[in-house]
Amino acid sequence: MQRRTGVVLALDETDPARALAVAETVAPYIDAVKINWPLVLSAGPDMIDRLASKTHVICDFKVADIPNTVRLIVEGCVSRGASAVIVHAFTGSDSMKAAVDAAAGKADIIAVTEMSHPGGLEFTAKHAEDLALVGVRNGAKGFIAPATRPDRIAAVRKVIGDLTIMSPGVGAQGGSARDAILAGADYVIVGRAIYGSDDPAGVASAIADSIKDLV
Ligand code: NUP
Repeated sequence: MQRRTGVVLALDETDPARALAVAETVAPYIDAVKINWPLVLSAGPDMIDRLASKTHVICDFKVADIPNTVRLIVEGCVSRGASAVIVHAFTGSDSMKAAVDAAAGKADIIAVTEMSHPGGLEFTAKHAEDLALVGVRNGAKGFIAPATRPDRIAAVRKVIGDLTIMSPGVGAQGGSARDAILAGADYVIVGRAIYGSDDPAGVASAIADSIKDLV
């Protein structure tokens, strides 16, 4: 995946036709589409293949399981054309390694560190640096860190060196794209602010514009 705008669309729109229309209209302003359970459950897993025929797709299934199950899920994503899969790190090194091995160089594994919502402070925040290390030591190429707490993006950056950080929490959760990138994120992940708007292309374009001198 090559960074062009630094914006990833979180496509949690559950109307499949509208999801495809939004993905198409914002295409000039984004580098990838992130798909999560809401759209897969409403449209079926073929939606991954459909989107992957047009853009990079990140499967945000926050995989958290034993190594064998992790392997099966990651293989399923890769076979449908995913460019990356998001997995939890709290399951430990063997599960993280299983994800990286299953992706077999065909897709990147992205490890969750501190989550962006308020509940992320209860457990993930206290362990974010250790969770990042699980990813670094086992071959993850990307890390999720919260745009809602830019100082925590900077903390994760210290652990992972020049690997990639993607930051959700921009817009609906209160974070700013510019602050996230300034704190060390490579990409911002934006969902409702774009797909929930009457003018998804206008919003995506404005967000891309707000960080274009930084990416
Ligand atoms: O810590 C995280 N926070 C978060 O919001 C990790 C995530 N993967 N996400 C996802 O990013 C979340 O599931 C949703 O798909 C997207 C943010 O959407 P929005 O708040 O911009 O609508």
